[in-house]
Amino acid sequence: MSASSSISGKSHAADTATRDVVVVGAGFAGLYMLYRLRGLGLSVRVYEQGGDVGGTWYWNRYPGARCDVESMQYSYSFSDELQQEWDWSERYAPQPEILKYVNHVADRFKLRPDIQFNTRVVRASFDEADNSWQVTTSDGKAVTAKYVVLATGCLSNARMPDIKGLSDFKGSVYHTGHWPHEPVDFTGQRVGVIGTGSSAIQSVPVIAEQASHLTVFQRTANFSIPARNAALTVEEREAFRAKYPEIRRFAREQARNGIYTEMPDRGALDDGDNERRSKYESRWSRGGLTFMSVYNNLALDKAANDTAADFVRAKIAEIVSDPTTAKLLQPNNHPIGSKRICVDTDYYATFNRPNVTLVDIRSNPIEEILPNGVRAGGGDYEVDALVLATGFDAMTGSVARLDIVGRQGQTLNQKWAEGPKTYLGLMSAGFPNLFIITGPGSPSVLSNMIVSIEQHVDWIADCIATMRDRGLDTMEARRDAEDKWVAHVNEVAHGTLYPQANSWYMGANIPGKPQIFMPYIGGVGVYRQICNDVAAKGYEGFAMTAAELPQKMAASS
Ligand code: N01
Repeated sequence: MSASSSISGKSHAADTATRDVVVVGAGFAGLYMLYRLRGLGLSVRVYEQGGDVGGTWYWNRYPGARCDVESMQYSYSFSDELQQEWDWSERYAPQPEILKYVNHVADRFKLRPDIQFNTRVVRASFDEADNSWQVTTSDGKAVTAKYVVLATGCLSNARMPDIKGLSDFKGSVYHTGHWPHEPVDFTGQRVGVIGTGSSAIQSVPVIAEQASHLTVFQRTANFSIPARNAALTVEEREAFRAKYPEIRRFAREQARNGIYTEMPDRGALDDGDNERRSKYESRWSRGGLTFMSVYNNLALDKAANDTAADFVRAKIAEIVSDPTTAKLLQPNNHPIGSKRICVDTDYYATFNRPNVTLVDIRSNPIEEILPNGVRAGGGDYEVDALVLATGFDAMTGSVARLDIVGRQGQTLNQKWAEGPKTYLGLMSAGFPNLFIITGPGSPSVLSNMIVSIEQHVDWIADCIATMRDRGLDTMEARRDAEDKWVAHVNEVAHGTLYPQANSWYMGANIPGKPQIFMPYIGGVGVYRQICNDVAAKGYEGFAMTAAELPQKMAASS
């Protein structure tokens, strides 16, 4: 990297407190952002609060943790050598393997020297006189940067539930999103799991095999589709690799959710009962998230959605032997897919084990945690260990932890008090040169995250390069463009069934959080085109200012 191509025009010794760009977070997004910015010859500092790379995969080490997007697709596409050389072992990679992959990427592209681990960004404040960001970190140091990129992740702020007595519990307490690095062995223990989202659905079958008894406390039953996980054969990997150009193109440009699969051309009610059942059966046997793309209107039409929900409810009744338990496990208060659909290995069948009990805490809410158990609905359930699978302050939580101060002293938290406001999920008006990767208002969590991360990183890197080439100093979302985009995100969401669920997409899992559908549901292909068009029209909807001191601008590299 040559210092001469930097934006500040200053050379950057290792200990300098000035960088062109500060990136917050060294997960999939932060690493690729660093790679791209370094490729532009910019000086970059990445701060990561964890002790190593990986982001969500660094923290989420709970038993059974694995990705619900197939590993051949949940991987970077920016380097063909990388995707050709890395051998995924299973259809759905387990967390340790994903972490190994992220570490491999960090080493292969020599990214570590620009990352400072065990360091949190505490505050970022925009200096209007200098058009730069002053960033303060948890080690008490400060750094000045022209740009800040938040690569803080959508699901990285584990949420501890506020349950009476929790701090007095005498046994061990674990949160799935903040799992210890040392192995946890539940052998011979009575374990309680609170929550039945994706994390619980993955961990419950594994914990049940170890624990002497497992009690699952369920407030809301969830729809889950079998993963049908299996080892990947050499032939399967090779077939996939041979088709990578088409698979990646399709995932980026055509798929709604960034996953390569058949596009549905019919609605669920266009088929008769037998035909429809046979299609659902075939997707159930195939396993995985593509169950929801068998028809094109499952997210739009309640009657269509009911046919898929009824199919899964019938499967649950078939799998679970005890009718009362089966009934409790059948979701009935939200359309299928309106909460993130889960992908499991033997979740429902686990409730046939003699050492597993399901407790309905919707009818019998948890009253308190006792020193040796859980009191719910007047009954006491003794446990030695508690697993909180209670989720995240999603999408905005990790941004809200930073004290971000924009123009005229306004904080991002103040601006987002009634819900996040962004233009394209990339920038927020009043916060110049501050980019968010997969921010609220972009497809993000409704998509294969890696596809959305790569799209945002490329867009941001291209934008910063363009600004440098044109001698521009600041870029900022315009309020009218932002208002229009927020209205559009809302309008599209409300044309679907998604807002009918009390989901973390809506912020409904956090008491007091404004309930607004946060991700953009228009589809990754459509969204990419919008972003490309905006850039092609000279970054339409963004205000850009020229540098007052043109000599500060370096020549393009
Ligand atoms: O969290 P969740 P998660 N008392 O919010 C319950 C991704 N992910 O960690 O629904 C009692 O979905 C809560 O009940 P309710 C994926 O996108 C991906 O499981 O609010 N219960 C719910 O049952 C996923 O969607 C993978 O009524 C309480 C559960 O806890 C997202 O992360 C794997 C409670 C929380 O479910 C979040 O999943 C895992 C309380 N006070 C996760 N508070 C992959 O495969 C909450 N609950 C990539």
